[in-house]
Amino acid sequence: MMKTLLLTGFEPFLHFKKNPTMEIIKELDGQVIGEWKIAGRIMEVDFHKSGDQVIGYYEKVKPDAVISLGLAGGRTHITPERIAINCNDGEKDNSGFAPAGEKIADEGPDGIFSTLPINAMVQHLHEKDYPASISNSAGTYLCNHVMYRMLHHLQQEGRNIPSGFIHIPASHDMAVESRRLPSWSQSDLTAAIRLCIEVL
Ligand code: PCA
Repeated sequence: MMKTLLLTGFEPFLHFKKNPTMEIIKELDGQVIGEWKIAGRIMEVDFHKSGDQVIGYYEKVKPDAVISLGLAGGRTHITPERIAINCNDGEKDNSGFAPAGEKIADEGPDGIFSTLPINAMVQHLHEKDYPASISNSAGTYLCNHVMYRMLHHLQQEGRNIPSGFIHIPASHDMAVESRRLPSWSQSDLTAAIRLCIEVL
């Protein structure tokens, strides 16, 4: 039976002029990968909106799994995240708001582990010669925020479906403007996320 995967990406943020997760969402939305039908959605980079956005998409799409994608400019590998922490911190978001270490959920747990098959994803990527490793920190910015909010919501609902976050490197066109940004081709980034979905 066909299952539905909610796959989210983000708009550009900080000094980045684009976000390669948007291209992945555009390309994979509506596609079928293995037994998964992809529902692709884009989120804002906004501490007051993004968490409600991902949960809103979840309520509408009623998916059987959730994978959120984010750009980690500077990383060289595809990095499934191990854990989200109960903390908002970092630079100004796209609305101009900068948090200062507040909790995401006052009564929430300090950390919530990804329920995606992160080891199998990394192994599958290695088999196809894509650099990949598990990341032990999704940071404290919007990516961690969205990962935490979605996992916490599922915990509260008592719904046991795979959910988590994957950070990706910048794309080549972004690196043209910067000498310090490791980059992948957009087609390799998209192919790597396909492989992650295959092992779901
Ligand atoms: N990356 C940021 C937020 C949006 C995105 O694509 C992050 O790593 O938190």
